[in-house]
Amino acid sequence: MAAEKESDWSGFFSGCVPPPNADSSARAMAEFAERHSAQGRRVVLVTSGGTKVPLESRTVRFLDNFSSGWRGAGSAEYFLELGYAVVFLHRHRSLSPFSRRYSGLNLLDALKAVPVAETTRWRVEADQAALPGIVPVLQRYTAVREAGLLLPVEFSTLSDYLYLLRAAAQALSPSGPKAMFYLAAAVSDFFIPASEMPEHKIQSGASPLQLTMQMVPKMLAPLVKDWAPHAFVTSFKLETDSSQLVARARKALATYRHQVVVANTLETRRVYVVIVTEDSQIDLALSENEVKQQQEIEEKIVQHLSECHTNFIEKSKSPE
Ligand code: PAZ
Repeated sequence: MAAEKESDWSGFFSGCVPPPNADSSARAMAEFAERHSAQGRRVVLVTSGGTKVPLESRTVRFLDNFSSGWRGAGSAEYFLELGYAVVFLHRHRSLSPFSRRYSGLNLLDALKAVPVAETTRWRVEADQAALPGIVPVLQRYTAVREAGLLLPVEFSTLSDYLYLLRAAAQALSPSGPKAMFYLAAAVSDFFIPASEMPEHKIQSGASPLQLTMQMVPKMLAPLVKDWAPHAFVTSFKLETDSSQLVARARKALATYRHQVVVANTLETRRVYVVIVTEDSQIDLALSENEVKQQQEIEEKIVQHLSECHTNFIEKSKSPE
């Protein structure tokens, strides 16, 4: 069974083209994790956003999903607040830490060009009222950037994501139990292998389009078993039927034997999640008051998981 799983994912990688940033990102992630581990810092990989699944090799059309990257981007900020160094593996054009709050704005509406007196130069002024909370956000962002605590790495397609996830796991693995994986990206379960994909744009004809897609091998299996076997791994499970939520989270834990599943439903994901471990189940929710005060469920999730991570690190020090 284990050998079968391994051939699933190694077969997947041999059938696809590495993303253009594969080598440079692998080097950057390894250097980042090594530097921060050497300084005694915990390192977390946050994955974020949806994946694009091409239907043609010269891709005109693709399948996508709803994920905005809000959870991943917000969580990255809270991990930084708690002293983690963060590798932020995110979908191209999904939300980013700090700037996520302003993603719906037209930046040009918040800026004004003002002539500098007695010169031919101009300076740019920002209208703070159009950018709520911008000063503290900018201060935190600048401090994080100057300390080199955040490494953004971009993916676009499903296969790019899987390549970079494997490279990230290999980069963080030497950090042992101090490494955390926080897998919040919404990754497609289905794909068309390169060998079965039409090269050119699918033509419209008289008959409806029929697609046959293969199952994507579950990368959680090699991640937990081979790529980063001593790390603390949290996966996410999204369902639309809340009656199945916890049972499916438990099934994932039993199958992959990692540490935590954060279970959420599509409609309530901004205010309610269930944190499921082998021997516990904890509800985290925002009260109406907390929602009014614009508190975020990601803060509670990250706080809770960092405590679980502390216990995990302590336990890994003591002999069985
Ligand atoms: O990106 P977002 O904030 O819109 O949504 C977050 C989420 C629902 C994608 C995430 O919480 C999650 O559940 N990810 C795993 C999805 C899955 O079951 O594959």
